Amino acid sequence: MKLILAIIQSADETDTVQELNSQGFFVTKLSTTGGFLKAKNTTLLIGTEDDKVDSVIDTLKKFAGHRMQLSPVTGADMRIFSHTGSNMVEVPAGGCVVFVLDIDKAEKF
Ligand code: 2BA
Repeated sequence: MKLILAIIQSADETDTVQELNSQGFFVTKLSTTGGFLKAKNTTLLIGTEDDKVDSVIDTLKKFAGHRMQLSPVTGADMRIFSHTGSNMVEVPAGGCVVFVLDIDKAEKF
């Protein structure tokens, strides 16, 4: 058995946990804070069988990993982007740090 610790952006928490739950994984969410930037993030605890670790990591990559996503342009930025004819711009989003730990024993009472 393994315990996966995944530190993700809080904005990605809802979709990521929903997807993991729908795949049958049990998840505990902790509200955490990065020690360096002091920004809020979310740490997920996921206990699972060894052969399911890759599946969890794939889901974390897809729902919480680094990616570009469209975001509406607002305020002063509108003037800069108005020539493109779109009020949407691609911005970097997400980011996930994962640790996989060996678990000697897991029980529920
Ligand atoms: P990341 O390396 O992507 O880390 C994002 C968050 O994941 C971290 O937030 C921290 O909460 C957690 N984390 C990452 N590596 C960890 C580890 N080895 N052990 C425990 N938790 C870990 P922050 O600490 O606020 O860091 C935000 C970003 O600032 C980091 O992004 C990294 O790019 C940079 N950073 C962090 N510590 C740094 C340091 N000592 N020197 C230079 N850059 C640092």
